[in-house]
Amino acid sequence: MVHSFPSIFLILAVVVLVFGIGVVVQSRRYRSKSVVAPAPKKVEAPAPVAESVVEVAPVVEVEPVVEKRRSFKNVLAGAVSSVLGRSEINDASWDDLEEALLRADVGVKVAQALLEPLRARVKAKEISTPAELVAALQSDMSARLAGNNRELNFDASIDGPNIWLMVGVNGAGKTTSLGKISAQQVALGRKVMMAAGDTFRAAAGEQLQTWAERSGAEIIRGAEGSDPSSVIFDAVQAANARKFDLVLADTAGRLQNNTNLMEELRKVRRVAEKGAGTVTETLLVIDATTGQNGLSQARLFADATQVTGVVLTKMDGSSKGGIVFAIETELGIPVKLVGLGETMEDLVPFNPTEFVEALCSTT
Ligand SMILES: Nc1nc2c(ncn2[C@@H]2O[C@H](COP(=O)(O)OP(=O)(O)O)[C@@H](O)[C@H]2O)c(=O)[nH]1
Ligand SMILES: [Mg+2]
Repeated sequence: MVHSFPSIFLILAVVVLVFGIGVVVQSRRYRSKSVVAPAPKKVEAPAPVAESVVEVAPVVEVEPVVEKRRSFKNVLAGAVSSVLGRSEINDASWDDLEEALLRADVGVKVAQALLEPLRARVKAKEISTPAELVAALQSDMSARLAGNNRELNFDASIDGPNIWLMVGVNGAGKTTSLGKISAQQVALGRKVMMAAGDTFRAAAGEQLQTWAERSGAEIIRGAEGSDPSSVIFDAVQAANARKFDLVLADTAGRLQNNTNLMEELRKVRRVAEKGAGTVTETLLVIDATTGQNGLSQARLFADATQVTGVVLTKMDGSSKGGIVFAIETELGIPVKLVGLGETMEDLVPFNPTEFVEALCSTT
């Protein structure tokens, strides 16, 4: 009896411990559920959310993935090699360059705008060797992309959180890019609130929730089919109440009831700015593999939503990349970020010099 005392204590201690863990797990589950706001018909006061999940944001190391950057395709390599392989600049040189530029998705207008001045310079004997021609083309391509501000706009002086909206067609990579951006911003020490504004299907909210957990951000969700604007408004209110720095708002690329997407996005923006908080960045996400189609999409969104920057995704895939020139030249919108894969690290700032070198590289 005397000897069994310590073992009873031991058993008791184990029971208490197991019970304690159970309570913690349950409460965490409960708390993570508590962010899933019910279909927000009315605008909710920020107070109830203010007590919900505060999880310590893990510091995410976002190292630039140097070798991934090299995966920009050297789509002009063939043309460059054959131009350099000739002893002089002749008709075949021009054909090679033009064809390669078009194949790279640079677009007819930009291809002409690049080649015409070069023809004139060759005629004027300013350029006389194939090597000079290639060098001049490369430097003109870089010059076209130079001078654009590619920083993500974050204004620390505003009242309330900065709001960054992600827009673009379905499947472009909005949600994925938002998750990657979140990781980078959390790593910079910013407190990030995600707004699951794609309420078109429940899976979209779930996908974003995973990115929130992965990147150390919090998230406000609405029920499937609920009003995207209200969800985003709620997220801004919650972020403001809790002094968060940044709201990253996801949106749907399509809508129920054939509602006009562009109208909806305008509304999202208006409603997002109704309380404290300012939209400082509207990122249009474009799938680079859609080539020139991406450009017509970009035009539509740019007209409707005051796009401030482009995220060009899937540059790791079969993309040819030339769409960058069309977007920047024809729409005047800077490409700010480039997606090079599906993981959290696969989003890098767009570097025009590196990009042009890669396009033309023959190695
Ligand atoms: N290879 C590659 N896949 C990407 C990239 N960005 C997104 N994706 C994939 O594209 C698909 C659609 O992305 P998602 O973010 O759901 O698109 P959304 O509909 O615009 O939100 C997903 O399978 C992503 O993993 C990228 O940069 N590279
Ligand atoms: Mg999505």
